[in-house]
Amino acid sequence: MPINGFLFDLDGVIVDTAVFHYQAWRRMANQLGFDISHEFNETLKGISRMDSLNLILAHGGMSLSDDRKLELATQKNEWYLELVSQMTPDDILPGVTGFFHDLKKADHADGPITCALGSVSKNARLILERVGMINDFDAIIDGTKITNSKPHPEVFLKGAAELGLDPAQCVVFEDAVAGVEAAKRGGMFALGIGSPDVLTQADLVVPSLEHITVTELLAAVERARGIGY
Ligand code: B16
Ligand code: MG
Repeated sequence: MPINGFLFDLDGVIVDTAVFHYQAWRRMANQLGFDISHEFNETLKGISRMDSLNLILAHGGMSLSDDRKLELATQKNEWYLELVSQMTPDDILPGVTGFFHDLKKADHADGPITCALGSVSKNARLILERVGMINDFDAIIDGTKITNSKPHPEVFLKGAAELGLDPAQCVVFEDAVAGVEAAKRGGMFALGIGSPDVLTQADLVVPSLEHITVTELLAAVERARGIGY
């Protein structure tokens, strides 16, 4: 089946706000009397706000009521949004603008390639507006449209469906272990952005979108399929 859809994760692929999430969650944890490390923060990538809070509280050995958890998640999000509000198009990750330019202008042998965002963040639209990329996607699936966090494939299955495509016609761009797993469970080709030592389930891994063109990616999918992936 030809590739006609690209499904992009947001955080860690288009922009990187992991450090903002870390600062805000750490501020909350410190107020509760414990700390979280940078390494621990890595395990929260691609995980929804409430699931992240539950993991952090378990890490700190705390159990709180649902009302208190909602209060904490709301406060964390306010701190996070203060940092997001300072974002500009300069925060788009290296290689992204060139890759999108390439994508829109290229005349692909197997027909046009449309693209969707597949993020579990409820702030995805706001972030895309801040960096000036809200109009670059044909569909936007974010945390307000899904009930299951990655590694559940829902976010990418909905992205493919909104593009009117079969999952096998799509490539997912992901920086997180949970996101790569979601792509594979959804039946898509997974392009990992990061390190092959971490993204072990990905079909192909590049350090950033600076390191691959649309043509190279489509050729890599064909090669991978040719050898039975
Ligand atoms: P929010 P992605 C994810 O975005 C982040 O990787 C993850 O760290 C965060 O907890 C999650 O969004 C929820 O974000 O609090 O803004 O709803 O990688 O799926 O684009
Ligand atoms: Mg991500």
